Amino acid sequence: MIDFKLYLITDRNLFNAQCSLYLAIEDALKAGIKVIQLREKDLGTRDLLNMAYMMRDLTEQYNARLFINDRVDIALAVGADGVHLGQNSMSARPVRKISGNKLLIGVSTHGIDEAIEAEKDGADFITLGPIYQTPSKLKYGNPIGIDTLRKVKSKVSIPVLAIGGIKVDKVKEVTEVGADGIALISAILTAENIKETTEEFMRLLK
Ligand code: TZP
Repeated sequence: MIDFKLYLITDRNLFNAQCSLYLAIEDALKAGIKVIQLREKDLGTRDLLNMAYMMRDLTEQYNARLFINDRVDIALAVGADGVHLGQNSMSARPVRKISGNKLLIGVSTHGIDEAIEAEKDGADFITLGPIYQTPSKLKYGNPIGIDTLRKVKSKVSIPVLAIGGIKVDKVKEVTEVGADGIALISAILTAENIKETTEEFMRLLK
C-alpha cells in the first residue's frame, strides 16, 4: 500500500562527502519523512550495495521505507521495501515475477503513454515529470507541465507523485490538479534547514 505523499530521492553528488548525505537524510527522517529512494546511478555495484545497507539501517531506525532505484537485486539483497524503475530498467511485470510480493514497485514516467503502460505492467505507483524546470534540464528533459499531470490523473488509478522542480510554493498547484504526492531531490537536500523544510512539505501535504 502506498501511504506516503513525500518521496525523497538521494543524490550524493550534491554533497562534498558521502557522510553529509547520510546526515541530510537523517535530518529528513527526524522530521518524519516515511520513504527514501536510493538513486546513485553512477556508482558501481559494490559501492551501491554498501550504500544500500547503510540506508537500510538508517531508514529502519526511523521506521521509514527504502526504495532502490533500478536494481532489483540490490533491493532484495538488503531487504528494501521497494524498487523504483526507470524507462530503461526492467519493466514492472518481470520485476514482480522475480520479487513476488517482497517489493513495492514504483515507475518513473514522463507522459500519458508511459503512465498507462506502467499501470498495465502492475506498478504500485508512478512518478510523473519533470513537471517544472529542474536544476539539470539536460538530465531530466523538458518540463511536461501541470496539464499533463491533470490528464495522467484522469487516465490511471494508481497513485501519481509529481516530480521535477517541486519547491514548497508548488505543492498547492500540483495537488490541486490531483497529484497524490510529490517526489523531490534538491528542495530538501539543498535546503539550509533540512528538518524544517521537510516538516513544511509534510504540513502542506497533509
Ligand atoms: N526525474 C524527473 S525530474 C527528476 C527526476 C529524478 C529530478 C528531480 O529533482 P528536483 O531537484 O526535485 O527537481
